[in-house]
Amino acid sequence: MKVLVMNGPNLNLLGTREPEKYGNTTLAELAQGLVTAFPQVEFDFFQSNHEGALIDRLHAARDEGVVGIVINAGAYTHTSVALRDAILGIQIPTIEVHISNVHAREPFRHHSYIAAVCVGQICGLGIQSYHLAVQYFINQVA
Ligand code: CA2
Repeated sequence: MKVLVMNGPNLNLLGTREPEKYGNTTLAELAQGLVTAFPQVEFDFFQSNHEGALIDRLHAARDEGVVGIVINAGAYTHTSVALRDAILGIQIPTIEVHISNVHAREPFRHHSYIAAVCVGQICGLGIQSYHLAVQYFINQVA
């Protein structure tokens, strides 16, 4: 089964700054942790700081047999109607994840434009948020 893991703006900095908010794990280590934890999954990882590039990657997933998408859209979560439209348009089950608990942070992080078009939202569990999202897709396929 193919799962696409997408990360949005600034998440390439993971593990290098603000460890109190986002932990010490780098994005590469996060990806390796998923590959190790779920050997039965064929992963594709994508990170971009550009909204349009994220949308293009979502569109491309339609022709790739992807069964599920795990997306941390970063700050675009709170701003992007275009990302929401793309997730709705591709008709691939998508889970929104966040490392931090966005609901315990500034009010502008409490609203997600993508939550309503996702299967669900997992936040505040550090990088475990990603693992739990992948486990959900495995359970769905089994
Ligand atoms: O908690 C999350 O996963 C967020 O998606 C992270 C975003 C933030 O805008 C969302 O509200 C919640 C920010 C990502 C910034 O990542 C950095 C990582 C390390 C150092 C600096 C930024």
